[in-house]
Amino acid sequence: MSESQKCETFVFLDLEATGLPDAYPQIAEISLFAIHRVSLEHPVWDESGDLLLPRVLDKLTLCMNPEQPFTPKAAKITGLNNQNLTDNQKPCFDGTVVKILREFLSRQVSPICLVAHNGFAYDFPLLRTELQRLGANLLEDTYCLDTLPALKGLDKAHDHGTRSRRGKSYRLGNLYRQYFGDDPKAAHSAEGDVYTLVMVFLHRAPELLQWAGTKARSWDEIEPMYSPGPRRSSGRSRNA
Ligand code: DCM
Ligand code: MG
Repeated sequence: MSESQKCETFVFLDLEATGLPDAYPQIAEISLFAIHRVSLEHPVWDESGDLLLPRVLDKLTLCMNPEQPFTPKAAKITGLNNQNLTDNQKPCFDGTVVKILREFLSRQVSPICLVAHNGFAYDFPLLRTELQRLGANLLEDTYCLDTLPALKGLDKAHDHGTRSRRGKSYRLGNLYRQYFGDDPKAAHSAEGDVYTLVMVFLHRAPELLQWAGTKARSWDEIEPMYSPGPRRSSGRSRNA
């Protein structure tokens, strides 16, 4: 995208799901924090010097019961499983979720840029798959930014190839530890991970906003993670 079309709202996003891409995952939880660029351009610190989450933001977090089982690893790290989602009577990723997502996004000033860590490899393609399963899409004029390659690219540019970045981990939790000297809270809950993502972004906001101005991709370029099969009416076996 060009600077002249710069994004007005950044919607930070994280998904929890039934597994990694090779397990044809389905979404079990989604969280979005919509933040206007003015709050990212003007971060606020408290009197002890701690960076604060922007005061003005819109949040949406939804849990849903996938129609396939979680891998043991996904169930362990997320704390979600078909039993607790069934006990809490959560429907799957359905037309209501799509409607809520679209309404939430349409409330934000466009253009919108979705932001996710490792988003190009995981969150964006998986969301695309779930939407495609329902014949749905997001709003026009939506862009995407993946903070994982963005931060790698920014560090590489700073180093000018002189300093070794070997061994540096770009996992979200490790970036948070590196920037804030503390463990991230509520890792592998969608809302916890979005909080961590927003704080990591804010720590590098001027550079990341500039990066987004030239490197954000159109949502239309995002390919689905896999081709979805039709929605099952019952049962939870693999759907792909
Ligand atoms: N995931 C997984 N195994 C891992 C890491 C992640 O199955 N070792 C899956 C389940 C998570 C999803 O990826 O819900 C998103 O990861 P994260 O919690 O890091 O956002
Ligand atoms: Mg997560």
